[in-house]
Amino acid sequence: MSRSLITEARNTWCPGCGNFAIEHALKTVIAARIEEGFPPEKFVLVTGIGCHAKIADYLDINSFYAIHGRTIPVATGIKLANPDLCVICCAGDGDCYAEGLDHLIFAAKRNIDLTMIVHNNRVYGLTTGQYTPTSPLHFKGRSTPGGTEEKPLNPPALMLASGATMVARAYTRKLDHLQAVIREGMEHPGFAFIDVLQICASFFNMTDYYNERVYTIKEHDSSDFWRAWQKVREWDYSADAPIALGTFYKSVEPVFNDKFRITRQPGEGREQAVRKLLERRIGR
Ligand SMILES: Cc1ncc(C[n+]2csc(CCOP(=O)(O)OP(=O)(O)O)c2C)c(N)n1
Ligand code: SF4
Repeated sequence: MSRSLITEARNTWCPGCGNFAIEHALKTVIAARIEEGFPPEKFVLVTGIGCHAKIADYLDINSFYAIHGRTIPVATGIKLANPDLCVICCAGDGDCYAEGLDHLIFAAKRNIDLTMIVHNNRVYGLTTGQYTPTSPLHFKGRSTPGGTEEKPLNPPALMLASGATMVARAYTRKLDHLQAVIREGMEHPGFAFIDVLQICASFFNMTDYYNERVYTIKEHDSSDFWRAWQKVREWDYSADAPIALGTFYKSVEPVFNDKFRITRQPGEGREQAVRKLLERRIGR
């Protein structure tokens, strides 16, 4: 490999943070795809705001730091304008299941061709330990010292219900599997949603809990929506249960960005082609 894909920026993640594994997995998949001939300049990484987002500083590919919760609108714009790019979103669970939740649902509904990697440490890391939409019931954190009184969201179930065409879950300590799922997400034509369970070493260290419960699904028919629905509901992100890892659901359906693809006639300028597309959209 001719480039290291890691920048010289000083890494400020806490020792033991799950973000390291996601960075390593993403870097490995990108390196493999570059080796196979995918142009490095065609990767774009969009991150939100939070500890996870610093991955944009550390990975040496084109990247864009969006504002909190807004990875998807930025990534959507990039993909619509440049459909040949491989656009990856890295978001935090606070970032995209709280502030950015509506964008997540719309990306799934539209089936825009993005790879969505959620660094789900189930806590606000950067702002030092408040609860998020996936913190378990009775979670005690900085903003809820007496414990939460809300049940968590089940993001893969929400994504299935919203129309995502690939829904998967991985875990940072199952690195080979995490890499395989990220690669599958990049190759999937459509919205690939990957909920990655990671620990926050400083504010919510779930290592033992996950290690005891995770298992990888086998002989699962990922084209069967109802089977996927049952699988994602085995664990509700709160009560004790085995935690399935794998691709729960996958289907190939029309992709949102393809509907806006501009095909230029010989000699036609970009502006003219965009005008034609817009006129077609408004029915002229
Ligand atoms: C619009 C806006 N709202 C709130 C914040 C404050 N803020 C910064 S990071 C963050 C939470 C980050 O948590 P998460 O998305 O779970 O990412 P992590 O740090 O755990 O990777 C919040 C609330 C902000 N920067 N901008
Ligand atoms: S606060 Fe948590 S999420 Fe943030 S770098 Fe430290 S361990 Fe990682």
